[in-house]
Amino acid sequence: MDRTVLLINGPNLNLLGTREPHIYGSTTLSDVESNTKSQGEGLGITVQSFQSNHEGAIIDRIHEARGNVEYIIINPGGLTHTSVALRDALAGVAIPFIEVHISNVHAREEFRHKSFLSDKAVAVICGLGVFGYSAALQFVDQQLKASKT
Ligand code: CA2
Repeated sequence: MDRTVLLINGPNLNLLGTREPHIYGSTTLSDVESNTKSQGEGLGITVQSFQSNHEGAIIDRIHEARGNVEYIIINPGGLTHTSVALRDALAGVAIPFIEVHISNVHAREEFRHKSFLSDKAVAVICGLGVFGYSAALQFVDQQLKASKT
């Protein structure tokens, strides 16, 4: 568990880098996952990654993380704006988490302005492109160090 972070990407993020590059850029999900893992290695953090298009599978993975993961970095995709169940899962395991969005959801359609997770998150990053994942991990590193001093 020590210095283990779970990176979760929700529905449709498996398409990253293949469609809508004007919104989401051209980096693939596999690049994001391997870059985050390498960044983690440099910081002495083990990064586990998980992507699913299925709400229940994401909830199951969050439950499995209990007692095994110190922090979650999650881009919940469209579930951000719809899922009470995902909110309940994150609150239920009580693992601190950062919510990441590649695009600036506040500059997009009104329905993307509402998140069911943000008030439970330690922080929310949006609009930094895929750099948001890296910024999140850097912040987590700082938090984990601070919690152990
Ligand atoms: O900006 C983000 O990261 C989002 O979480 C992405 C979600 C969207 O529903 C949120 O409002 C904001 C959509 C993920 C879909 O990802 C795609 C990536 C490439 C091509 C098509 C979809």
